[in-house]
Amino acid sequence: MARATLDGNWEHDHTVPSRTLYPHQWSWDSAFIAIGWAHARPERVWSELTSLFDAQWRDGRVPHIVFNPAVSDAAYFPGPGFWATGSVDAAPPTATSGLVQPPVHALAAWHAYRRAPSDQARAALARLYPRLVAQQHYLASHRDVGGAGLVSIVHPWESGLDNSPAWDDPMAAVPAEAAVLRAYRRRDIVHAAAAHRPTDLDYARYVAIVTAYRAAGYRDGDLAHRHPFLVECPLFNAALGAAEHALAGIAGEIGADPGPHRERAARITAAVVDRLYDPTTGTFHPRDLRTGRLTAARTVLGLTPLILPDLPARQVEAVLVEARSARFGLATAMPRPLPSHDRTAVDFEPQRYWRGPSWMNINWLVRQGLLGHGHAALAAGLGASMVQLAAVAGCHEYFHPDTGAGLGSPAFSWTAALLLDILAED
Ligand code: 2M8
Repeated sequence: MARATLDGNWEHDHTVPSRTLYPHQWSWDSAFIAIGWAHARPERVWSELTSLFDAQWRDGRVPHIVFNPAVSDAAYFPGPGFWATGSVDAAPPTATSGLVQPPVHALAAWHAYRRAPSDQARAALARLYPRLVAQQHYLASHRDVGGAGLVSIVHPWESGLDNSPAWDDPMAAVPAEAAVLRAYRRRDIVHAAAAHRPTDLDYARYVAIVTAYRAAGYRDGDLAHRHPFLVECPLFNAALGAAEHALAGIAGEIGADPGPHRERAARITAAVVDRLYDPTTGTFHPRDLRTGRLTAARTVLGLTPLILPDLPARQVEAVLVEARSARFGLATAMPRPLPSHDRTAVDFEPQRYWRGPSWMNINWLVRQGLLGHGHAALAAGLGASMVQLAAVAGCHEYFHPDTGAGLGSPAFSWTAALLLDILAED
């Protein structure tokens, strides 16, 4: 089922997340998907990642969507006409968005390479390496708005957990009215139930934030003074640090110097702990640069710094307590994978996109973190619950965290890809 899902979503040189809801190439989806291809068709690992990085901007940013010119502008909102990157100097000739997504690509490339090593794969990895380095450089230089060595995301879409309660406070400060949407037509609610997706007011704010960034030519200078949404996200920054660890591994494999990557990784981990860990809650939270405060919601984002191999023992232990609590239910035998939000919170919504449902990619990342920190039994419990979920419901985009029912798009690529990875380990 997983292989058939990936094959069905393959499109010449990349894989669409879903034929219906997401008919283009998405950045972090391609990273997770590449991991699946390592088990099904290893040559596609490198096509998947290379096609994405072919759309890398001159400033190093890897766009969160690469539009397929053969698909009509109306198939997805906001489509290429809305982003209008054609007149932006740093943008490539291909139509893309102007935002980024969590930099999980080095991690994925290194993981996929070790799953299916070959001479051709090493050559492809060597060609990708400078592009992965440029991606890190863009984030570390253009996006360190807070000046503390962490990246600020400029839109909830950059987090990948678009509609998470983690963004409710910073989003509430973005001026917008649902009426803005009269000028546009949402396509997501044609393919998925409106009750499982963001609201019109959320979308109006999403549009308002992109409009502000687009008006500035997607330039990052002076963001602190003009941009309506600036947040340091624990997952995004943990991915940034994990990428440096992966780049150190890649550098060693291809004859480059791992030293600078190890140094940067250590600095990022220290900044993640210093800026985003709250000793009173014992978990990580996003920091809203507009208020200077950590946001209060305890979402699954708080667990994701576990992917940092050098996360100090104190934070590893605290995050494990949080993960094993009734909020998330991690256990060596667990009926369902981790939800995306605290199950005990009043705003927990088991069916709405990123506000409660379980997602395979976040569970895969946390499982990798558990393995990396030596918690094999918990990783096995989590992995078994993930396999069981997909075996019963199929390769859905997300899942009801209690019943396990499939939600969002069926035949979703990263669910299939990461399922293959876990099954291969078993
Ligand atoms: C979702 O995001 C897109 C916008 O990027 C959307 O809602 O239209 C998110 O789940 C995101 O993490 C994911 O990369 C994308 C494609 O699967 O869909």
